[in-house]
Amino acid sequence: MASTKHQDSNLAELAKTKPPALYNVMLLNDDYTPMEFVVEVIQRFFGKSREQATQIMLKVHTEGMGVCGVYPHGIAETKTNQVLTHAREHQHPLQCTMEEA
Ligand code: TYC
Repeated sequence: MASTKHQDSNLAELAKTKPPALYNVMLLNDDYTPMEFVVEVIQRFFGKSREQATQIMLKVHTEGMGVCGVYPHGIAETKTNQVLTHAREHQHPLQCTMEEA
């Protein structure tokens, strides 16, 4: 059966729809934030197990930076802000940032 103009234009719109860009949310190393605090942050805000969180924390500690999760822009922004607020509330200098994956 031939398609209508309406159906064709819906298909054209669908083909143009790109998936949302994804962003890495990363922690940065510093000399002062306790390792235990960082592990708890990764578990609480990024839903990682204790074991996964410890691995990520150690990667940040040794390499300077590490990815905690990958999300669409709005979610990445929320998580970044939640981590920064939580760190400030506990007077730790922990830094969190996001970049397009
Ligand atoms: N380098 C910190 C220490 O030795 C631990 C640490 C790990 C801090 C990861 C920040 O994102 C970080 N206590």
